[in-house]
Amino acid sequence: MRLFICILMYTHLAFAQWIDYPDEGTATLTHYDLPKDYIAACGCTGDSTHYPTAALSQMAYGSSAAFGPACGYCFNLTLLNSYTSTPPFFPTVTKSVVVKITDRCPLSEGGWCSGTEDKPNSSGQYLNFDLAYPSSYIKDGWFPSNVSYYGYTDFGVWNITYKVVSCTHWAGWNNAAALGSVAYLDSSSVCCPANPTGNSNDTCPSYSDHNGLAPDTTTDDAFSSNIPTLTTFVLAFVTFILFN
Ligand SMILES: *[C@@H]1O[C@H](CO)[C@@H](O)[C@H](O)[C@H]1NC(C)=O
Ligand SMILES: *[C@@H]1O[C@H](CO)[C@@H](O)[C@H](O)[C@H]1NC(C)=O
Ligand SMILES: *[C@@H]1O[C@H](CO)[C@@H](O)[C@H](O)[C@H]1NC(C)=O
Ligand SMILES: *[C@@H]1O[C@H](CO)[C@@H](O)[C@H](O)[C@H]1NC(C)=O
Ligand SMILES: CC(=O)N[C@H]1CO[C@H](CO)[C@@H](O)[C@@H]1O
Repeated sequence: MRLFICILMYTHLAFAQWIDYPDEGTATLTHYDLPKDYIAACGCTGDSTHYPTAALSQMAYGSSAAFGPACGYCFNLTLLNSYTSTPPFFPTVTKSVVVKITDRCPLSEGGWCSGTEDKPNSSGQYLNFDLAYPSSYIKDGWFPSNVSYYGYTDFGVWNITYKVVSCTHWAGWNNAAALGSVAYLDSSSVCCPANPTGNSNDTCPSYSDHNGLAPDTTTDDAFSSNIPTLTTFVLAFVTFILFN
């Protein structure tokens, strides 16, 4: 029993480093394919995909599996400039979109969603939003581009500003079917508040913290991702020897 408690304790110390981000700031924006009506990590209804949704980088999302505290939050995202192109492209039009967070962008060794509390991504940003695009609501061609100059239209990564906004500004707000979590799944594995405010009565807890799960680093190379696990067990074992 004592060994079990020690393992939990060290796992907690090693991993519960979620990013406590400010309500507005800069971030990067990427995009990904999310099939229409797909039920993503938060367990929001399939109809949520008919409106703008995004995945948030794992350490800001606040969980390594299922739902996290970011689920359901709405953010106004505004494009600043393309990130990876040379030179950067500064659009002449201001493009913004209010997204609802319905998914987790997994933590990995590299990648845009690799920002942790102590280490930003190489772009210098701690947060990355991964926009479901194209989608029913955001058609192909939404991102500004300059094909005659760059020779391609998809810049892939953008510097953006983000701001937490009330979900009453989200395009799906007036469609009850797009709000909340799916009813037919076990309610302990889904959480998608219509308009979270940060109060515990309307905001998701961290599924990982609740279930003692470490961040899923399975996309890391096997060696480095095993180090924390091994350290956890060695420390727990030493504690077990010392205190028995
Ligand atoms: C989102 O940001 C843009 C650009 O600053 C602004 O024009 C728009 O009103 C904002 N939308 C909301 C809902 O805050
Ligand atoms: C992205 O935005 C940040 C913050 O505004 C800025 O410091 C950085 O230079 C920008 N990077 C690029 C490649 O535009
Ligand atoms: C595309 O780039 C060229 C060269 O910099 C510029 O002359 C033109 O105005 C740009 N067009 C758009 C739509 O930004
Ligand atoms: C949640 O708690 C806050 C603060 O105690 C309260 O103002 C709010 O009405 C509550 N919301 C719900 C949906 O119960
Ligand atoms: C520090 C870090 O994780 N940087 C990563 C940021 O994202 C780029 C693009 O995927 C990676 O190449 C970097 O390794």
